[in-house]
Amino acid sequence: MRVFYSEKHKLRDAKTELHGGLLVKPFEGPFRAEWVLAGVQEAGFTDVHAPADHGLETALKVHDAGYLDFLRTCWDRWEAHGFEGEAIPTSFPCRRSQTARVPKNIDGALGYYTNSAETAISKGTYEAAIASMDVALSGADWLNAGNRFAFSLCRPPGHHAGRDLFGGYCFVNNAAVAAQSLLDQGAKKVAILDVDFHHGNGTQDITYQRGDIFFASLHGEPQDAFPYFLGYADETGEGEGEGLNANYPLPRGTPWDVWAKALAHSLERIRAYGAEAIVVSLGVDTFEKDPISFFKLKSDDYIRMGEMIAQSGIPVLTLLEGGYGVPEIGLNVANMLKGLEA
Ligand code: Q9C
Ligand code: ZN
Repeated sequence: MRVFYSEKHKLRDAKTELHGGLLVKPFEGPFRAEWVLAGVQEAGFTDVHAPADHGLETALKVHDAGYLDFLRTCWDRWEAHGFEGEAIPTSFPCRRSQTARVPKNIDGALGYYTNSAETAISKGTYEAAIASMDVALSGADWLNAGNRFAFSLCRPPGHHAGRDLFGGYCFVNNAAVAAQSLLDQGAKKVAILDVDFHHGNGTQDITYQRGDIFFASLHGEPQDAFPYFLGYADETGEGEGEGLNANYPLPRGTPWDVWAKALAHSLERIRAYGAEAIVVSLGVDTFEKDPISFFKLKSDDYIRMGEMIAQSGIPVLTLLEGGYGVPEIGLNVANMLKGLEA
């Protein structure tokens, strides 16, 4: 399996995350990519390649142009405004105060373009997010060239980024951009299978009305887990996407055997849909020791996860999403990749 990785992830190194009323060191930091790279290399996945530049053409098919421009210019505008800390949104278009207008003030624009306030935009965030997208797109190119598997070691992650929204440590939706690339290069139907602990609200936002992408997500039930406002089982898609959105909300303490039943069901739906490729949003924050999540998967379970996904017989592009706190995130990702190739 070819691995794609960019050193540019290090440009995303925020100092602050708003957590429990405090500004703490972010859970999502450069050390994560280092642990995952070490883990996959120790497991024998040593065919590591830097990504190619892809420009914004594919990104503009799933993201709003004004949003990408906001991401590109946010830090400079924030600094020019005279703010001293990192760019944390504080004011939002919520119920009965929605507007189609983007404020010209950067503090207002930040609130307009976000879905949650924990994620600070810092110097270099945009450059890292674009490099992460290029890592995903290079993985898609590898599948488009006729290969069965690729692993894109994306950082920052992407699945909470919507069409014109950042948040949940995400800026550009790497999975959606990669799926778009697979479609642009010949596939008629693709699936995104999101196995991160958190619901892929950004991916659902982008795919909800589309007939060419089936989206399935297994996650902590939104009553009890971030992102709270999407991820219920009755969200099934709209318009051309009607019936093509499958959410599997699962309760606190969910162990492998329960989780695996949901995975089997989602894979059955993906096969029935006729997907020609699967983009897996792989978060290993389902791990029992994850500091911000509540499932109980163990390291060996990731091998079985990979095996089950590979049994579909469909080519698989695996992208890194979440997984925090403990060095085992490297082993867990490597185990999933080993399972795919078993
Ligand atoms: N401050 C991903 O896994 N809530 N994002 C954090 C701790 C936001 C997770 C609670 C979690 C975002 C890609
Ligand atoms: Zn997550």
